[in-house]
Amino acid sequence: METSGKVIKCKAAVAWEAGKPLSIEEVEVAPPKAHEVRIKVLATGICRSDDHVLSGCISTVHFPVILGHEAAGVVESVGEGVTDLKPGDKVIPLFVPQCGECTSCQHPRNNLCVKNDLGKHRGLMADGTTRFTCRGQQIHNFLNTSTFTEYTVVEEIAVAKIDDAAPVHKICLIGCGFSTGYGAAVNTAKVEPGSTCAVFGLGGIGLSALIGCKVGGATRIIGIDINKDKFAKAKELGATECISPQDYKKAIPEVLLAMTDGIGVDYAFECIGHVDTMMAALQSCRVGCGTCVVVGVSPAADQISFNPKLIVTGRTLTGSVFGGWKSKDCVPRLVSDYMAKKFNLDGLVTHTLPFDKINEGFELLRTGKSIRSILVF
Ligand code: PAD
Ligand code: ZN
Ligand code: ZN
Repeated sequence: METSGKVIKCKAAVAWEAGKPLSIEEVEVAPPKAHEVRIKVLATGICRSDDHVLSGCISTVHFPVILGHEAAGVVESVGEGVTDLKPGDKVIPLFVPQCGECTSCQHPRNNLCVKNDLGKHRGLMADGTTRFTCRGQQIHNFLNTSTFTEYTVVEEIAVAKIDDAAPVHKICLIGCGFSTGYGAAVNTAKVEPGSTCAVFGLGGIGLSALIGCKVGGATRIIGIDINKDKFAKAKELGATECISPQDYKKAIPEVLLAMTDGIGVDYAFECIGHVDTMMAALQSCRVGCGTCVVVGVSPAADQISFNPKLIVTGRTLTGSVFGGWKSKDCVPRLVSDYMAKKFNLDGLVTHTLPFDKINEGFELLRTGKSIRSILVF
């Protein structure tokens, strides 16, 4: 059936309010307006950032909302003026867009296009409305993407065309988790051969950072997690040692110092989202040149305070969103690199579930049983 130009009725998981399970509903998805693209979502991952909205940790998101931001699909139709995409193209929606024109896009080292919706969480398209309706009510977008739905509409600046042969059930992770962690290591930290790295948190983001550390040539990669069930996968992906804070009386920075002959680590990655582990990661870094990269998202009101001696003595505290990648340029290249086997992210997918089991997918994440669950339609 020709759907172009028409409203599509389809299945979506609507978050009506925080703290409640998602509700599978029939939604109406309006056709794309000028410079917009309607995408048939084929596979979408569940990221901890989606759960942060449901748990209230990211409290600025407007409800009701369709969450999800890590997906792959095909273009169903395009709005007026869209020239670089056509129906049938395989694509990844981009939760950090790349307009190509703003001061951030023009800056060689800045990937945070001003058109991102990360801090403000307007949850609306550029014209101030959304394309989703359910039970007569407008439903908000999430991070320019909203992928927990069979069809979504995104701005053309928030979609990357990728290799037609790429397996959507795996490379959907390039839409967030993989690129975020991997880029934190290869772009933000620029891990060098021979270095020692520590990865705090061995979920989808941490394990992707670990893959990046390995690709960067790190000789020692120490994984840290309170859930020891994560250790086997971490070792499979390249961790040389794994430790749990619960096995030590000493604090983790002291443990890491002892493990490195008092030197500390060259690079530490915080992939959890707690201010205390961010501090521990910074304190674990080598004096004079160690770098701590914060990737985890902490509750909105949390603050860090620390003795400036930690950084005056040459440590660097930094962070990145989406691994520092300029999204529209780099996502197609990351997919090509995956196809060329420059890295393997398949091990991050622990569960593949039918879309209707989305709440089960969230439970697997919350109980620490999954790395990434992929929902398929
Ligand atoms: P996840 O829940 O799969 O992984 C977190 C891991 O941390 C789990 O294995 C936990 O067991 C472990 N953990 C929890 N508390 C501790 C602790 N005190 N000490 C050691 N380990 C602990 O989440 P994820 O990998 O999907 O996401 C991780 C964070 O990254 C999360 O805060 C998410 O919001 C953030 C994120 N940031 C970006 C970005 O662009 N910066 C993108 C996507 C996700
Ligand atoms: Zn994410
Ligand atoms: Zn821009």
